Amino acid sequence: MGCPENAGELVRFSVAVPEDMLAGFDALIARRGDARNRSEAIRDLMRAALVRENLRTPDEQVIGSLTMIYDHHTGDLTRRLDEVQHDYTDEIVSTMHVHLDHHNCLEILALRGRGARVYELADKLLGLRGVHHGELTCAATGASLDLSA
Ligand code: NI
Repeated sequence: MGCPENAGELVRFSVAVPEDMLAGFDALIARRGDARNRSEAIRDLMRAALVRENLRTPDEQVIGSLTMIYDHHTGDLTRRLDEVQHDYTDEIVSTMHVHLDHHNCLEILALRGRGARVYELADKLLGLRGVHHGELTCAATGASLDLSA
């Protein structure tokens, strides 16, 4: 264990998920119908997350949108969401908040700035307990767009 030649060795770990989430995930795997098992499907998700992470461009100017769905009744979540956002006023261009139903809110943030700051903001917001769904979609602007103004 731990030797370089064992780097690709498979490791077992257990994960706790809600029963209906697991049922839904199994149904998704079954629909894809390629006899893949649960482990392989989860490996695919982990691989995709790692690839996304590698695409991060901390030193480039990026533009992006962050979408979150959360239950505003969760603890002091709305206060914490607010507090984080007030530390990133240079990066948050605009926000839209939609009250979906009695519990859930949809919030969309338009972002621009240095990658490091934009990704850091997304990590902080999406890491808050009570944020059910969140996704950052980002594009590097490169030199083709001047966002310095
Ligand atoms: Ni709301």
